Amino acid sequence: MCPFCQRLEIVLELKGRRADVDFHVVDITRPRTPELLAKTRGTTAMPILETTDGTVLRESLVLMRYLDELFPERPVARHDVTERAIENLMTSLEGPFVNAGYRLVLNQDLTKRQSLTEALLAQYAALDAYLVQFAKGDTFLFESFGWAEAVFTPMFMRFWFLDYYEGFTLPDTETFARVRRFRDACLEHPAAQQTSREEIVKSYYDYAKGAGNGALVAGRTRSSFVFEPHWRERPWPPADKYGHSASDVELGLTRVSEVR
Ligand SMILES: N[C@@H](CCC(=O)N[C@@H](CS)C(=O)NCC(=O)O)C(=O)O
Repeated sequence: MCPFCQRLEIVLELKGRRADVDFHVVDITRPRTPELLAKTRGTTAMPILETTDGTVLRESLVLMRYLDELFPERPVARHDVTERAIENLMTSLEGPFVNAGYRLVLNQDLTKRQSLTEALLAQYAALDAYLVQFAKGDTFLFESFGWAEAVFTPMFMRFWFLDYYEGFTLPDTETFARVRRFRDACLEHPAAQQTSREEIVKSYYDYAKGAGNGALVAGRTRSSFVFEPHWRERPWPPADKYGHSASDVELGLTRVSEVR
């Protein structure tokens, strides 16, 4: 579910190495176990990666590079130094892009909705301009799905929560034509199908209500990120984030029989 972890899954998938790394899922709605905190020395953000010699590493972009170099056959990063600089420069746009999208989903103030939407559109426009200037391929940055695509695809997927809860769409204009082509091809790529729109929309309901990272929304007893009940068994949440606050029962997080 975590977009930063999905980056690593995509890199491994592209390399045909997904089975060579053990993934341990962490429930972010519960306190981390003492064993995990001992490994991370108290930090809680995921992903972390423990190497075979016990070194504990973190930060998704660092871990992507580590895995790409650990399994050097079928490299994901470009070999040519200029091309690698071009993909690194595009990667440097991910921070502001991610922040703009998360600020919008977390926003609870209707008067700020428009300016936050415009700020996100400015980020999409920057990506568009970047692709127009540097892309060698007609769809992806280079001829095929690679490093930059593995960085951005999990975020394009998370932003399904903006379509659903904010009615956000990319305007059908020339300003966004190139980034739209890039995004749509990224979303469809077979190496990036670890999650779905339904899982994201249901799991991130609490972000739409202003509570990030497994925190509880006021009046609720369970986070939308809980593992049980499974997201497939839960109804689609109400899309009206500004007008309505759904209860645990309405979200299918607590069965009525458990409330009694
Ligand atoms: N810059 C970090 C961001 C990692 C991050 O924010 N992870 C989130 C999950 S999407 C997390 O673990 N949040 C829970 C926490 O920080 O305790 C990276 O790229 O790896």
